[in-house]
Amino acid sequence: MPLDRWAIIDSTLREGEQFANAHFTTEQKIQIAKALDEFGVEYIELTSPVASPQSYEDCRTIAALPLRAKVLTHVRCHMDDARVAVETCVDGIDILFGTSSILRQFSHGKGVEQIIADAREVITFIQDHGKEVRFSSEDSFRSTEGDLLAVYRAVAGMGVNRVGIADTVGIATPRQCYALVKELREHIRCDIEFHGHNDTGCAIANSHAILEAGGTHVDTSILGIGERNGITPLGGFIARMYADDPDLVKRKYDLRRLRDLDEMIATLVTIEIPYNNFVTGRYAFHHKAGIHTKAIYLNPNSYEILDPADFGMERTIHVAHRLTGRHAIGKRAQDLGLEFGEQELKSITRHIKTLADSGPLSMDELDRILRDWVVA
Ligand code: HCA
Ligand code: CU
Repeated sequence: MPLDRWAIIDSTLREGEQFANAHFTTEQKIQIAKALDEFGVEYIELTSPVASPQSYEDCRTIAALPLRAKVLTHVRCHMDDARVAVETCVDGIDILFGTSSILRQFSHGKGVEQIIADAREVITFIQDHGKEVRFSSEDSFRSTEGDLLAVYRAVAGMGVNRVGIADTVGIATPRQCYALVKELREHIRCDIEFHGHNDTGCAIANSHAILEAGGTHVDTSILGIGERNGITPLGGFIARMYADDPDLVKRKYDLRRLRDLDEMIATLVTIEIPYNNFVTGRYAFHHKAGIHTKAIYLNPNSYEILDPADFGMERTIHVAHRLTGRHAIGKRAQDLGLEFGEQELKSITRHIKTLADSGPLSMDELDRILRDWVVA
């Protein structure tokens, strides 16, 4: 089935604020919102306006910006919160309720009937104010399926725009995500959103599985920042979707801005972009082994499913090491304007491998060896 009807709800300005080092000023929030909008995300989710006085002001400020993206805020399923949220003039409100037995026992103590009754009041209120509304159940994967279905069916019947599945603790597997959405699709027709934490590294795969099963919206944050080790990272999710359908993803988003987004957030929350980060990590397009580099020179597609140029990134090919091959050395020689015969190239490569066995070589050293070989 082609995956062509899906949208991103970026939560850097909500979930991302829950990241250890995040403390965004109003100006920084505006900068982030504009950058996400230019990249092309369909929705931007903001911290609850009841969180603090400044959060309230910032919600109003960002809701008033001339953005293409719709602006959402995120509140508890509670009338007090909903009243404040509609005042901020956002386009839509994401409401959240805990349906898991753990949350019902240790957090709010309410039964399913009560959850549905509370939801009805809040949803109707938000709809009466002409806003989009999403109902999500916190810790969905530790809720009993019967309870979850009963709540989702009820809120879908109330005409919510989306129901949200939240893997709050990062426990779900792709197979579970797929099965849950397939089951939901038997009962409800509204859009289905997924919010997945990354505690076991499944957030991107889970997001993808949700879409494969008929889900429509995925929550992301730049570099994945959020509670604990965060949620589905925007760049990694983009990479996943690009691998399925590059043209679609290129049409939807301005991929060359991804690097700036990642760098902006890394600076604002004082972290380094991880070396192995999707797309923008220092070594995301680095090739080393001789067999790989030979094929990459002939056709980059042989070891690259993402074209670095589409993301404004550059491939790097590492030739000065013991895993190198004569094609890589030959290519380097060619770049330096040097010509070697087949046999000569084999001898040079053998020499370089032996040298590299006693420690890493720099590119300068490699170039010097190649030049000296001509003279010798
Ligand atoms: C939390 C809330 C949330 C909400 C997700 C959602 C989660 O911080 O506990 O509204 O879909 O992970 O459950 O971020
Ligand atoms: Cu979360």
